[in-house]
Amino acid sequence: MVLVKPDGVRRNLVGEVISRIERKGYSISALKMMNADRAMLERHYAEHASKPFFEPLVEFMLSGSIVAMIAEGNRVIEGFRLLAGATDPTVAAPGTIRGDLGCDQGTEAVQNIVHGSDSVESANREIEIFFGGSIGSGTVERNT
Ligand code: D4T
Repeated sequence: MVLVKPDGVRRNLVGEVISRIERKGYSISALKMMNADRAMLERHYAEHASKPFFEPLVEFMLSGSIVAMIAEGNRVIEGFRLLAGATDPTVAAPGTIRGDLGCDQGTEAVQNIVHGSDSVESANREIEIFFGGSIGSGTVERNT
């Protein structure tokens, strides 16, 4: 499960992120623009609940629309995390999404354009949070 975070959406990088995923050879099998709510984000970032950056991180993720997508392909979790680059965009390698397109904004929460699940278990948990039962339901939501 991949998220384009609010900084990526604000900067019109949704297409760039999708393009890099597809050019690598992975397929997008679900895609949704949405505004996350606090409950979803607290579940998503539960492992970081005790960290000092947790609240700023949740606030950042609430600051605008996000795009959630499911990317598929052999070893896609490993592959996407390499495409994304290191968490800190300052040191993320050039050639990666965060290394090419991100830099330190001086904010409490790191703004690093994308999130990618780090395991199959995390991906399944996150798909449930961000898509629930809505995959393939045919509903259309417009975010303004
Ligand atoms: P995600 O989960 O967004 O793909 O990021 P990573 O896997 O690369 O990094 P992570 O789980 O360690 O962190 C989750 C999320 O928290 C933000 N963050 C992280 C932050 O604001 N300050 C910090 O010091 C750290 C470590 C960025 C990503």
